[in-house]
Amino acid sequence: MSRLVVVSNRVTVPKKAGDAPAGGLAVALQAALEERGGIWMGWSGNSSGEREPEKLDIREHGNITYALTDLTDTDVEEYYHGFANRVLWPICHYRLDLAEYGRKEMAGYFRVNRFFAHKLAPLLKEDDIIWVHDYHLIPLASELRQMGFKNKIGFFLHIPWPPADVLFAMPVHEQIMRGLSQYDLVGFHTDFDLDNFGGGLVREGIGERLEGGNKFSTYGRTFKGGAYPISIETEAFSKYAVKASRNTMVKKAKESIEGRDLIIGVDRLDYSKGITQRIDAFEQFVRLNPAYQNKVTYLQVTPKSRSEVPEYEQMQRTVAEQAGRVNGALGQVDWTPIRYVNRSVPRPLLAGLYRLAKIGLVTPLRDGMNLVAKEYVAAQDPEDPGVLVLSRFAGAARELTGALLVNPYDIEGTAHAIARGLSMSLDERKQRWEKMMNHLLEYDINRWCDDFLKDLTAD
Ligand code: GDG
Repeated sequence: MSRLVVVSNRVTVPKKAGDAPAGGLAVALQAALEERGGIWMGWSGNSSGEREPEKLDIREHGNITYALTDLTDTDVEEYYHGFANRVLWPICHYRLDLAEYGRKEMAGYFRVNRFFAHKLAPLLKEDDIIWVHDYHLIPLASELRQMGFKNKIGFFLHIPWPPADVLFAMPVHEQIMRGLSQYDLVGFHTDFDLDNFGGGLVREGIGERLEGGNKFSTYGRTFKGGAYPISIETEAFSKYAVKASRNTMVKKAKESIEGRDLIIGVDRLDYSKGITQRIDAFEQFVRLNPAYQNKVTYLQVTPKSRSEVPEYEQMQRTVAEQAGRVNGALGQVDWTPIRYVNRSVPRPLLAGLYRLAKIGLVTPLRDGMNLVAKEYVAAQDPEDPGVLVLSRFAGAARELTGALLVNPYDIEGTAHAIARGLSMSLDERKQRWEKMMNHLLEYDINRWCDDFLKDLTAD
């Protein structure tokens, strides 16, 4: 079996014993790396000064070598905050209005990808399988190919891929598509994304879709494409949630809602997640269903994210103000309708809260997959499961068909779905939940990882 080399913007180095477990993706990649032996390379998260570091920080853990590099402050500004998070992220989430394209940032993006390739090159062996993750590193294969590497290289995109008309608004879309063409397999979460990618190549007149749709030909190369819906460690997370419900913090949270129905939303603070529309929908729900006054608590857990990017900083203020306004308008002396937690909560508390909540409210305006939706389902009590209210624009909506699907732009529609979820019979809840849970037990994160690597290594 060939060695596996994973490259991603950030690297998850295993924590010390006793620390909270890493997320499902890190666990799955670590398992695949451990099995085959391998390297995980990426940015350390640190930056300083002007000069790119000469040496990688190498850490050995069992069969896995973690190779971390620092970046310069300018790299982080241009490559990470600039191009990745202010151009590719909004474009891939259909937000042309928020894309701030600049040539300096674009040049920084390609420069850092070249830097990554040069750092990685000395570590590579001829038959290594290389798996590159996410939008930060699209040009990496191209850089490695230019250096003469002929290895199998796969790419997985964790965010959506937009339709041609949206993509083409990005001035360097052609270089980005050319970058993807240098991989042997390009993976997306859903067929929609895959179709958008193929459609873009055909519309631009630079490529073709072959053999029933899973092969592409462009820029003189033929390569595979596929849909690989990412998942979670379903069984482990489910057990974890049972254990978590005995946790003191979870018990305290339960006492504090005083028998009210809990509705939960969990999202990084990001405009793609539809948080403001969701708060509007909750407000509508209470206004349309006065019987629920003082009978529900909506908990929104929203860790800060990318605060250096102006759109995120602005959103931080908007959401805080909105939650305050709704609480002021609807609240009573003994009832705070919305509890807004603007920081990360420990994983055991999160798992216990999912299990406690009657409704999981997951309403992104656009999302590659959305793992919160899957975690919410896995955390439920089979004897009394809650209801998932899920945006049709999350990749997860293609699989979690037992959810109440909503259009997050339709505020009243989402408000009605909340009401429907809260009054749903136990039979219907069980039926919907079982369908989703069975699916997640079959398509868990290991299956995702195996499917991708099988297709990448097959001829
Ligand atoms: C990108 C794509 C795709 C959140 N708050 C807390 C916390 N979390 C954890 C959740 C979940 C993860 O963060 C978020 O994952 P999502 O999938 O929901 O969203 P993104 O961060 O946007 O991820 C997405 C994903 O990549 C994987 O491919 O699904 O579409 O956008 O695991 O539980 N964890 C803790 N405290 C929090 O407060 N401990």
